[in-house]
Amino acid sequence: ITSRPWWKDAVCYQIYPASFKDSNGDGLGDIPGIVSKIDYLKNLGVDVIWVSPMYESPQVDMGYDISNYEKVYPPYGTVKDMEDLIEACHKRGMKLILDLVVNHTSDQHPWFKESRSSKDNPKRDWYVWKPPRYAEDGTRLPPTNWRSYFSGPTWEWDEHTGEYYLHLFAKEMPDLNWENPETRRAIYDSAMKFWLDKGVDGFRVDTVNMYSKRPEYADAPVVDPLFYEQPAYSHWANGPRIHEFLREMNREVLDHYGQPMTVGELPHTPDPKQVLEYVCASDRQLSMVFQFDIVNVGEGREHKFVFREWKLPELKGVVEKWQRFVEGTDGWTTVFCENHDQPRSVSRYCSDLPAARTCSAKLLALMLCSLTGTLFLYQGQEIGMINIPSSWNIDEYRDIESVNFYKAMAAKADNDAAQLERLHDCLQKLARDNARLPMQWDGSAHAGFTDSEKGPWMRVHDLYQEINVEKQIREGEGSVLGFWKRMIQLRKKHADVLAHGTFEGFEMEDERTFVFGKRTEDARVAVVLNFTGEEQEVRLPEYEGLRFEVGSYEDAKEEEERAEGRLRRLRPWEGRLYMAG
Ligand code: TEU
Repeated sequence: ITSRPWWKDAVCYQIYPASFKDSNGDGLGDIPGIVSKIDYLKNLGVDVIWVSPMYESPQVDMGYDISNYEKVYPPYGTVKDMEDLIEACHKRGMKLILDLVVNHTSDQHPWFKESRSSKDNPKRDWYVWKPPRYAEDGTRLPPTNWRSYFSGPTWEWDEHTGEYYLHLFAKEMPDLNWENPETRRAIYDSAMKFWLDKGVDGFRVDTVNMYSKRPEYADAPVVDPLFYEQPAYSHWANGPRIHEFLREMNREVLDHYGQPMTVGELPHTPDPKQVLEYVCASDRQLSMVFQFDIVNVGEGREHKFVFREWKLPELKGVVEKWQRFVEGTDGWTTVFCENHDQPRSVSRYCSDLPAARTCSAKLLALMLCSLTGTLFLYQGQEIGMINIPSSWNIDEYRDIESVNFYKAMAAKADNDAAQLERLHDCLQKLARDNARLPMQWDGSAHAGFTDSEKGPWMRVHDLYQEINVEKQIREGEGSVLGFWKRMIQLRKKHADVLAHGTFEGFEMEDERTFVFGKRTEDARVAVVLNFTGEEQEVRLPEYEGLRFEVGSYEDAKEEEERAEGRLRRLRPWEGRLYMAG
């Protein structure tokens, strides 16, 4: 008998501290607010809580710019509050993982302040410094033409020492130099051991494939001639030493703490062979990763925010690709479609129109709870929260990535009104802001998120009186929340087939419906999903002895009693699940 690591069957729930629950009326979520909602999460069936960065930070990128790994951002609370949170989780048999952000720090981190102080400072080499280049006419140029994630160059000129430093994200987020063993040791001690010693159960590892940069520092090909800076991911994603670094991280740190769970964020890595290098159990690098195919659906190829039309077979294809990934390998996978960097799944993959949004949220719950891998939910997904209304002005968007994108593209378009409207529409569909609205707890002022008089740090969704936790608890099983709870229970009861079984897709080219099976030696599951707002006919897979188990429409059971043979008519955004064995 092979024992399964605990994290394979876990249901994980991501909390974005700023927007989860404010306990002290300052308009910003906080750690005591999280503690106050643990029983709500326990009741939903959550096993692991992942908290996005709560560390000391100037908040240029909502805490992903860390100025001290061993302190907590004061508006969120204290290290003592974190210890209480860890204890509150453990008391209930739940686990807690933190966000490990060690590709870069804040420019306010003492390490960087020292590094930039002089060329011969002992920490100079802890970050990536390069001399300038010069054009023929003598103009100073950055070392490469790379474009950063938040628009503009990846290089910032430092007048004081006459060199550029590298920043893949904001200029206030300099990249650490992983080539230096002393830097790596400091990262392990400060960002990892400090919290593992306090009892955290693992990490979500931010941008895990970017630590090792290609040593050539060569220019990227010009694909966007209107800008100097060009997309250059291949120069820093999955670089030559990355696997060596991750093995070392296990050897030096993780191995000494039992079996902490690690889930790495893995953008720009479509090739399953390459992904397997990170997650094959025998090599002990990461427990699992968030591969990005599912969240790249609808994103532009040259710039992610330039919305690209897509059809259902693309989504089905990426689901199938990562379901089949685990077959015949010792690798593991994750099941997710939301996080703090993504729009809301109801709006993105289905429809958030009034008549469709509840069905859509349940359809997605049915799909996700039936897939193999560790399941991750993002706060608000369990009640079917939706994207920012189109009526909101562009100045309601707060995220540095949205703001910079809009500025750069608007300038490029000469502020042409039609273009500006198009940019607004792209952000309404794809901006990270969509995930960052305050959690909708009830129908009272500010959705019960805060009792601050000046209101929350980011505007509450207009529809909070319709979509909120309290209302859905009252409505019970028929609500999105009730359905998620029921599906999580079903997933746990039949974990062998639902969380571990072999995936089989049917009619994968069909643009309206998604039919798939899950199998083990002795069980069969069939899932049929209607991804349109009209009735659709589907055919159940030819599995012996299938019986109806659960449906996203409350009267599905009665409908099933009238059904004959393998054909079923599904109503708009309806999903059903059948089992045999
Ligand atoms: O994101 C890294 C990343 O590659 C993207 O998914 C990110 O959303 C960015 O928008 C790229 O366009 C991680 C965090 O999840 C994100 O919130 C941080 O901003 C980023 O790292 C920097 O720490």
